[in-house]
Amino acid sequence: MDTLPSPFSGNDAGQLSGPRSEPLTAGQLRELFSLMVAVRHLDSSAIAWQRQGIIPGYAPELGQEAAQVGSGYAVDTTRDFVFPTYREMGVARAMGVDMVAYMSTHKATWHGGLYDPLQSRLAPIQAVVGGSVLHAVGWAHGQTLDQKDGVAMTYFGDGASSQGDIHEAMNFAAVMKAPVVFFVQNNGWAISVPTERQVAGGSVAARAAGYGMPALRIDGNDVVAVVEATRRAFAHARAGNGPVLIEAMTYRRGPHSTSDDPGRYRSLNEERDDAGEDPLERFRRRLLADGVADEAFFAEALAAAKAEEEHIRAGIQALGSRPGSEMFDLVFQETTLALQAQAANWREESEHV
Ligand SMILES: Cc1ncc(C[n+]2csc(CCOP(=O)(O)OP(=O)(O)O)c2C)c(N)n1
Ligand SMILES: [Mg+2]
Repeated sequence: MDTLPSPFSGNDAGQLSGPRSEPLTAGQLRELFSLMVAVRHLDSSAIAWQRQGIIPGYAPELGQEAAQVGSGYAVDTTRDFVFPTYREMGVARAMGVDMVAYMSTHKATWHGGLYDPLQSRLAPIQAVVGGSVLHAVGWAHGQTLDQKDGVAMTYFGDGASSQGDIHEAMNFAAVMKAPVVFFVQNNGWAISVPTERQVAGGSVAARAAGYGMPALRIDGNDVVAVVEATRRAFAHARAGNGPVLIEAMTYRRGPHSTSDDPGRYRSLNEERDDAGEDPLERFRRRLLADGVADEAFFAEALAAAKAEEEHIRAGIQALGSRPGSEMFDLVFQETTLALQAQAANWREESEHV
């Protein structure tokens, strides 16, 4: 196989059909910045909520705001469908999902959280590594069978790319020409395992060639590049040309989750050297240099992010807990004897009835 000519290019990018999309307007650039600030603020607050016992756990996305907001921003929520992992809060926010309902997922008191996947076009968050990819391909093939023009976008990580499911999904999608955008966030880590010990050959994008699918390897810390690449990929898939893979190169600046301690597998010096430039700070400087936004705008964006976080926290705290018996209600459409027995045991042990 040919080596990729530069770190940020595609193996077959020339095969992507369609013209490049319109450049983003100044208003859209400011909107992207506001979204990234809101996500950054909510993300760091969610870690504090976990420490305060408001939510039991959370998977932060510090450093991945450009990849998430940029890709989520490119989704057409009137017809597309997104299949996230456990780390896509920024995608949800950019898609306009109700964030009290979304963050309630991390409170873990009700099946998959309170947002409506059909209405928001965002599937429930998926903790099974690689699981969302299979669902996306199935949904996308359904669009072909129904002669509809929706595109599925599925997220997965560098670590997930070594799961068999991913390869079966990519092969199936390419054979069936399913309209799927495989959006990989290569954030350098699969919990404690660095990409170089996980991804043979060093590039997830390079694998697409084996399935005859175009791939774009992009700077995932450049929000504008992410929007443009995702729009191109959507246009290609929507036009009936089959799936596209995007590998967005980024860096997980924080822990894997609120129960992880990165100090056990990487040093602060390594973090600083490998993380590169902060995507938010980088975008801020670009907007300033281009005269698209000024300090007053940045201050407003931060104030709005803080107000939004307070609203979401209050909403989460107001939810209270749910009756534990509900955990048996939605497992199957028709209950089974085994499940009834488990529910009876649970009632006896937990509620003493
Ligand atoms: C099928 C499966 N295997 C293992 C795990 C445990 N696990 C959770 S996250 C993770 C690493 C995933 O890394 P990556 O795909 O790079 O995504 P990231 O967490 O970096 O966003 C693993 C192994 C799991 N949840 N599901
Ligand atoms: Mg990873």
